[in-house]
Amino acid sequence: MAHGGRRYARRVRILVTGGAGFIGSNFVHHLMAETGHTVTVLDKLTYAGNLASLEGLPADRYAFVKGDIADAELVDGLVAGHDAVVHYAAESHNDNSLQDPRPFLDTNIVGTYTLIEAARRHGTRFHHISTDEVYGDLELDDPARFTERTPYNPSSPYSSTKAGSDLLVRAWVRSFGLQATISNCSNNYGPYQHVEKFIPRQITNVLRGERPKLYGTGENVRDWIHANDHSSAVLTILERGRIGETYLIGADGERNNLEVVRAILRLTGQPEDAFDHVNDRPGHDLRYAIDSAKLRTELGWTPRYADFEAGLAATIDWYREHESWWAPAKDATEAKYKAQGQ
Ligand code: NAD
Ligand code: TDX
Repeated sequence: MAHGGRRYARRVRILVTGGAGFIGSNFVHHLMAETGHTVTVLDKLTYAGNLASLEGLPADRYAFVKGDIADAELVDGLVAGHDAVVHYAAESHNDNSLQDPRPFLDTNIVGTYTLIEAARRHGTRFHHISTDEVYGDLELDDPARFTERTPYNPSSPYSSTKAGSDLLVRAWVRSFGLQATISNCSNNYGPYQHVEKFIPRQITNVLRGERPKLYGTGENVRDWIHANDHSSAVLTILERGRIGETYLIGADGERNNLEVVRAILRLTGQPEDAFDHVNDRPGHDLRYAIDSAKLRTELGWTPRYADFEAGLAATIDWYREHESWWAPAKDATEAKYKAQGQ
């Protein structure tokens, strides 16, 4: 594989961990559409993994392996047979991490450690997917945004295990020469997102005749990016990112939760006040905001789904048309929230 300039001009073999999840499956579809690479997905198929998100992929370019990223023997064999690893697999939901942190340590910390050990043994290019939540939160009235130089200050078991995994990757670059890059992205939305997450939960509530549920006052701000834009950014970094560097990914999509709920209600023809306030999340981060200037100026990436309301409308249509994808998880998810007063 050539370093410098545009990498991966030839067809390479990419191992995508967590490829049956929301963003990982989006990236697999993106690779199929935009490159000639072959892809192996390694996924444990936890409650968050869904093979239906990977239907229709060409058998000559795609294979699926069910397994745990913390399984050192399995991981070693798979990493040895691939040119690059793009690591999405994680326990990803803050609310779950507040109920039961253990799987977050096992997957996000030990799983990442297992993968980078294999990647260093085999000299394999590694891209680590992370989140803006490692930086903690910003005040609502603070004009600042996160940059690659913002100090780490995570709030939840989820974000602290993601921060730990980022630091492991950085240390492996420095100490062992791991050929790695890291990206920290803001909140994603789009098709195939689990109904436990904010936007799909509210859309599917409305589609079922239930009211959206807003934590606390709804002032908390998230910086929304379409999952397709996240995928194009990751491919850009994989191809042209500098080894050892971190890139922040964001699309200038700051909205508070109240605005998002009102937009969903408006777009579904409901009164804008037809939602319920429920118990707030303990330790709830106030605001995330990403400055993605480094990625844009150094690597020339730009987001294509800049109109959040249009993206949200298309996402609502997708959930309306794909009830069979989300309905099996809906009742159990809502029962869990109800038990927490959420
Ligand atoms: P998700 O929960 O939808 O998917 C996670 C996937 O990982 C699932 O398919 C699951 O089966 C798999 N998985 C979990 N534990 C595993 C294990 N031990 N071994 C193998 N596979 C395992 O998550 P997502 O929202 O698609 O997030 C993917 C990645 O992107 C995560 O690393 C997350 O931290 C990061 N991220 C997410 C967002 C967001 O808004 N969702 C934003 C920034 C970064
Ligand atoms: O029912 C809800 N009502 C509500 O008001 C839910 C599920 C959430 N919320 C609020 C909490 C947050 O302020 O909406 C906001 C978004 O919540 P989540 O979808 O749980 O996302 P968040 O906690 O911001 O984390 C997400 O973005 C960063 C992903 O889940 C992480 O994996 C990613 O790292």
